[in-house]
Amino acid sequence: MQWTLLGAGALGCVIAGLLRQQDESVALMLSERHRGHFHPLYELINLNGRSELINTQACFAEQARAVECLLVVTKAYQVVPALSALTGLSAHTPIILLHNGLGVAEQVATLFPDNPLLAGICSHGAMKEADWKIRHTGKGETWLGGVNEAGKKWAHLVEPLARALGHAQWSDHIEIQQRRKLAINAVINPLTAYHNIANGELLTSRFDEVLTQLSEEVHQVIAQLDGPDAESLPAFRRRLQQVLELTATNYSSMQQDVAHGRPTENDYISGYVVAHAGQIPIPVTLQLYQAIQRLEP
Ligand code: KPL
Repeated sequence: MQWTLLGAGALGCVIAGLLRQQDESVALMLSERHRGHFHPLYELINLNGRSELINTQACFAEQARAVECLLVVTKAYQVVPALSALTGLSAHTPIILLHNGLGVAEQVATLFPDNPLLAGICSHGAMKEADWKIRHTGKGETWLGGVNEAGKKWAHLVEPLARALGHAQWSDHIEIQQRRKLAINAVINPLTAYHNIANGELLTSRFDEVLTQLSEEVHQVIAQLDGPDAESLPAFRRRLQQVLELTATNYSSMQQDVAHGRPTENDYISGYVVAHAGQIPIPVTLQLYQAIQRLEP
């Protein structure tokens, strides 16, 4: 089976590279701006610092009919426009959504009601150093789960992914895993983007107060959605601390987006918390949400 990755950003290129290193067949579905000048090779700097040229097959929207398995690795706000162009996609092709944040799968399910739909989270670190030069900055976990009944029949996809990515597991409650990742992103991403700092800076004492407040707000909203499956506040704070330590030298995806003048996933991360807060007061989340909106192009 060939994997087709929709989205050739930093994370997409890392996933494609790791799959190719296991001899998996990989195609990159590219946007119009790459037509004519796409070079099928790109440079991947592995975790050990060694560079490798990765060879994938390039394809475009009109070749959608031939896609066997579609991994969507675009930014959250690009998912629906990018998928809408794939009018020829077969109803048998599984669609796997791996973007940050939440709120997109419902729209994809409406656009492609018959396709097996899966969602997942992937916490590998990736950074674009130049055009077609990507650095793998950190190993992470990958979790997949079915969004619709047809999607739940594709659990076997985690096997080749686990071989390539080092870890991949199936979850029967992927929405809980997604909300847990979103909770981490809703704390780290807007703070690092607003202050233009690496993740590890948040471990310094000047951020103690805002981290305490923000993590409490985000935890309350996510716990309300998770119900009896909610993690405790101390467990969430321990997880946050671990992610900050593990990714201390990394720049969050939102910091990178703001620094490069690109749109951000603010609406799908902090915006999701704002939209689901109900009666819970979230002054810090709201302030950061609005501050990032002002920084967007
Ligand atoms: O997922 C991330 C992101 O940058 O989007 C974190 C976990 C914050 C790592 O940088």
